[in-house]
Amino acid sequence: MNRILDCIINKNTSFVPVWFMRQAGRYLPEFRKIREKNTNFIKLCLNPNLVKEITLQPIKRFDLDATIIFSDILMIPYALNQIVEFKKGSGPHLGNLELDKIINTNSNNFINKLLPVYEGIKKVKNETKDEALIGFVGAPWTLLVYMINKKSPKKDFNFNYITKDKVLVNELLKKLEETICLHINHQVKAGANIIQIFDSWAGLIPQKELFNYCFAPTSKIVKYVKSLKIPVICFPKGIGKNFKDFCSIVQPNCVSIDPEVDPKLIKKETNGIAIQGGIDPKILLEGNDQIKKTVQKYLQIFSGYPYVFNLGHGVLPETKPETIEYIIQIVRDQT
Ligand code: 1CP
Repeated sequence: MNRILDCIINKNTSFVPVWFMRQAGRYLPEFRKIREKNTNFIKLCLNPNLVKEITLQPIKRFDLDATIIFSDILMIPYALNQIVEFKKGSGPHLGNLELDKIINTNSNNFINKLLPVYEGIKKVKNETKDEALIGFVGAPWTLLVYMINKKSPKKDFNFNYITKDKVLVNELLKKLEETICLHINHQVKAGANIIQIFDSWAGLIPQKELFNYCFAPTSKIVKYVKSLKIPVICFPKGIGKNFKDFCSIVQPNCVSIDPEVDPKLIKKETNGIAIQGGIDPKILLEGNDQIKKTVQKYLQIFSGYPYVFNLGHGVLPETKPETIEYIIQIVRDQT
């Protein structure tokens, strides 16, 4: 059994496994080299040989406990026939949302568009054997936000605007729940042995709507993953003091925390559910002393608790690859 499964399923605390969100990506010069030649990001995610190569880049460099498949949460809107483009510097841009077209995308059409993703996972699986291989999806809410807002909600977001057309929202959530499960199923068949659900924009939901837009739709996905006998990690980013309710209602095998979460407090609130992450990725841009102090703080707080070392969000493009190596060494030395 690999170390992550041993930690989050068996609650073995004798070892702290380590991996990083966005461990493949723009901070690695070898990724940037491939990216420069492949300007269409969706096409890159649909090239099984390059998916394999990029996925394995951090594995070749560092002593990591998990491989995460190189792909994107927006492959689902793409497979539902909404245009998805990535423009340099301004993130994703989605085309007009045509509900009929989306609802009428049948499972075969949907899966056919994503076959190269599964082909890429199979190629990675051949190289990684029984090690942790993480497949992932966006949570229904986060995908809904991108599909209706048509761009990142980072700068420009209005909850009432996004949710004003209740028929659209309900139809879309239903279709997303169904296709997210399909996408998970095919990732697992191809070799993924852990699933992470990214709800990157859960923090935009008002408290009184959290159940409807985050807890309830995510619970359905978590139940589905568990029915496949595959462990599931949830990352409901930005929900602050609501992590406790999230854990008791959604019941993932592991919850990934963001930098706003007080690590000492959360440990008392998760009722034994494994915890992952927490450290602000910006810390990695500071000097080694500051980095070491922070890493040791998290390790100390979670000592004796099932904890997977990771950051509170993805590795920033400005991060030096040596910093990742430095952190892994600290984690290895302490445990
Ligand atoms: O070169 C480039 O510009 C591409 C940058 C890039 C990369 C490397 C994007 C565009 N996606 C990815 C890969 C990716 N996306 C992975 C790879 C596996 C890994 O190593 O971790 C994963 C897990 C994702 C998931 C993802 N995509 C999320 C959830 C995690 C998070 O960061 O919150 C989100 C929100 C996206 C959308 C997306 N795709 C890309 C960007 C720049 C964004 C975010 C845009 C925004 O700020 O709204």
